[in-house]
Amino acid sequence: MPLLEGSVGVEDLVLLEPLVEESLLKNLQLRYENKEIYTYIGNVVISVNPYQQLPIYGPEYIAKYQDCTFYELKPHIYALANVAYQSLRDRDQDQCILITGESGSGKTEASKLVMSYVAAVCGKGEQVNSVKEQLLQSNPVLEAFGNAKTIRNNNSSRFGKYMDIEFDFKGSPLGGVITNYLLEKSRVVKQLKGERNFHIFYQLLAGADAQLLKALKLERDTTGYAYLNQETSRVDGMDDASSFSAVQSAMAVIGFSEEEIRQVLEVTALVLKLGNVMVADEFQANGIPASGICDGRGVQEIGELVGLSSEELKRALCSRTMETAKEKVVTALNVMQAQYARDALAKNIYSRLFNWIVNRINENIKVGIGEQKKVMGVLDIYGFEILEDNSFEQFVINYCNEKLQQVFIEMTLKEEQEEYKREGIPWTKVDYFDNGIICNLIEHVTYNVTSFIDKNNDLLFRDLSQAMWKAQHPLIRSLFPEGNPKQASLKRPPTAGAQFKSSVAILMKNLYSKNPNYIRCIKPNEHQQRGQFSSDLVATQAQYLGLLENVRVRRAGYAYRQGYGPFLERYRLLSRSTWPRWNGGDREGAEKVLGELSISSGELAFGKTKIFIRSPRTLFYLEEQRRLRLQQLATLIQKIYRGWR
Ligand code: AOV
Ligand code: MG
Repeated sequence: MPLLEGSVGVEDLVLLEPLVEESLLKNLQLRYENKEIYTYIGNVVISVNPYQQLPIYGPEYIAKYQDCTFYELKPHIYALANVAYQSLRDRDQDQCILITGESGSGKTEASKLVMSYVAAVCGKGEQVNSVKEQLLQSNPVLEAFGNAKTIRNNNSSRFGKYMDIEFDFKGSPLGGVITNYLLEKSRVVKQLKGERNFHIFYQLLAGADAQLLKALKLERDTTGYAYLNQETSRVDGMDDASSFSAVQSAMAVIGFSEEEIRQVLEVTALVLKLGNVMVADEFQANGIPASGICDGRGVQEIGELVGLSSEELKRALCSRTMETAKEKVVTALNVMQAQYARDALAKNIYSRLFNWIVNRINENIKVGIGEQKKVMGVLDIYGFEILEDNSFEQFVINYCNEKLQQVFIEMTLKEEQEEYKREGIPWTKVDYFDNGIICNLIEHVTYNVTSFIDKNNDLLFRDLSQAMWKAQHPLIRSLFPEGNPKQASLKRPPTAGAQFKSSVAILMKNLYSKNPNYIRCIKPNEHQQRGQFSSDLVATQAQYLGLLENVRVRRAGYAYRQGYGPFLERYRLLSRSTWPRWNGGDREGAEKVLGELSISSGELAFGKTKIFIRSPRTLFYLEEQRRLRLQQLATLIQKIYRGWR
């Protein structure tokens, strides 16, 4: 338990002296420079993105953390995952792992570390292993379709994800449920400079063999596609071709049939090809300008790909039918409107495809109803971001982050309070936390509202959904059920914003019902570079994550606490009654040890299962006593040894 100040700073910020922002940043920096990327605030793990592979993961490390209690080894996500899993299995408590931090800070990597840890330690056997494989393989599939290179992160999640992993009473995994939140679908048709479209497009073009490309009517070269940003098509260190085969085999492991995989790729190809459909002026007989389709071949190929007449498609893209009670009026769209319709269709197809994939995964990993289950939820959302031009997407992302921060504050205070109650120790109210910082951040950002209302309304002309529903392609058809004229309901669907808000509300309720475990991710620099630590950048994050307040809450009553067993194990050499042998109970032993030291009684509280120590100074004192005693013992042993020679 090397908790104390040394060459790598304190492992738990609760022990920080003095407790000010400067020392907190220094401490994180010192640790980061020593490749110690994890630091605790009590049971919260702070993780600073190393931007390099550190040799601290894998089976050997998993085995180490599996056998230890939380504070015994160096801070690690594995330690947190271990506590969460053990409380789920042994104490029957549903858990959630909440991972927060801004874009590029390491949330998605952290969520995968949690999942791989849990998969490694829970249950054995052929069937269990196949469930584990399915759960783990959902990651590469969702990342291919839902992640993209942004300026901030080469593998940025452009959707929010909450995954419940469900276990039986013995702690073996049964399956799970994935909930996804609002994909940033505007990316399908347009990307900022230096960014890419979703990975899958590049993976498909790079990885498909010649035969598949031909069947999908695609060209390998990315430069031919209007929906792909031309300056940025490759990402350093990313192998799109090999990812493509990884995605295909992951889909197979999850349980997608060959036919389904093929259909998914056909729809992906369709979206790419749609971007190349050129719309240009044509004139109606009466001289009124109307849009026409220039690229007749493209439309025809799309038609062939999904079994749709190209006339039908052209009509849907270039005109709009208005229905009134009495009659149907068909109006021609101008070029701008037709381009808008085309892009709206592409975005809709892609985001519906994404939802369909999530649903299909869920069908494969779902657990039968009626089975008794314990649940561990892992939340990995898109991180807080402020761009030069902030639109609906940023608003949604930041709203979600703010809500989570609220959950964090409320639950942290509640958890402190409850622990004191459980342990029978009086609680004094603290209200250190202040959500003002993040709220301010959100309020001061200006959001560009031009496309805001449009994106929020998210309407697709009925002509388009009806055309899609007429396609022979079973997947495309199933994505547009409202295109069925028999289902003609003209009721307006709720706006995207309203839907998102209510799904976040459901999520929050779900989180409140579980025991929370927090990973707070920090991005050390803006350049995705290893070894660089920008204090200013980290300071801002520390502020809106409320790290200092978190430490203060933790220290408000008692800074340090530990179960009697591990405490006695560490300090029993300080008392002649408990060393070298002690036959009594852990609590009595701890009382003996502490009773013989000069510690004022206000510094200590004896809970039901844990000892509480008020100030870090007292812990430093204990550690110092232990160090002296160890020295003494070493000298003694040397003496004996010399005597023997
Ligand atoms: P995010 O999920 O927080 O961003 P990621 O988890 O995708 O961030 O991390 C970004 C990149 O940082 C990864 O692709 C890795 O290259 C690197 N990285 C993160 N954590 C580690 C680690 N523990 N070890 C090594 N490299 C790491 V976003 O989804 O953009 O909000 O929207
Ligand atoms: Mg992510």
